[in-house]
Amino acid sequence: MTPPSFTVIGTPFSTFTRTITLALTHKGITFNQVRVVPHSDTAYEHHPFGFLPTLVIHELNGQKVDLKLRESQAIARYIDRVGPEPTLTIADGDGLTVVAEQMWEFVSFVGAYGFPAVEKGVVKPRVAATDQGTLSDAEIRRTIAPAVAQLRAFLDKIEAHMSPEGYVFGEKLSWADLFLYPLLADLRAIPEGEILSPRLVGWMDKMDQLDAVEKTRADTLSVGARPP
Ligand SMILES: N[C@@H](CCC(=O)N[C@@H](CS)C(=O)NCC(=O)O)C(=O)O
Repeated sequence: MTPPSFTVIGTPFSTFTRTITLALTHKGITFNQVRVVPHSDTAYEHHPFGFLPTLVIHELNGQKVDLKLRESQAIARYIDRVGPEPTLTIADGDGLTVVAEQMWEFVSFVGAYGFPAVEKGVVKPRVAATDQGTLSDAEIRRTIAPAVAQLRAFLDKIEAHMSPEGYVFGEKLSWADLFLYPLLADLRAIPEGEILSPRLVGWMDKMDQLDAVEKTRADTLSVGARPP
């Protein structure tokens, strides 16, 4: 059997890595995964700043290359080129958009503002405090209250850019959904998941039905796992 043409460098616990494995799985593109944490030796061997994920492209035009492609939005564009169907892009006018590039705008909102608000501000401190076991739930809530307020603001703003029903841009699943889902799946797994609005909860229920979501769930924080 021919080995997969791609290797994803990154633990399933990494939300950006899950976005990439979600897309590859959804498009039926086979890959190997090297489950390492950020700033590990392997992460630095593949990414100049030790971040996750990296996509290693083993072959290009019949030539063995082992090309390292970093940064999830660059990887997403490459995946769209090698596996255009099923599409993860949208058309002008889908959902609340006027031009299709607003999907990348949404993706950038999620990466630049959502990741810090969800993971750095709330999920990681909550999980670290819970695992440490020294603070009560009320004390943890007090400690992270300012970050939760910021997270609420992020969620309100992101929801205002979503179609009122269906996926982020209505009927079509897109990269916007695949970037947002891993973050909110982690959030839903901690007590602060209670701030998710009915629209976001309903959207997550819809996402949960995707085969790719089911197949990439193991070893994520959303099911209580810890890295790698
Ligand atoms: N701009 C990067 C961000 C990726 C990123 O933040 N990955 C996280 C793991 S989910 C990471 O490696 N974090 C290391 C750190 O924050 O130092 C991308 O889009 O790929």
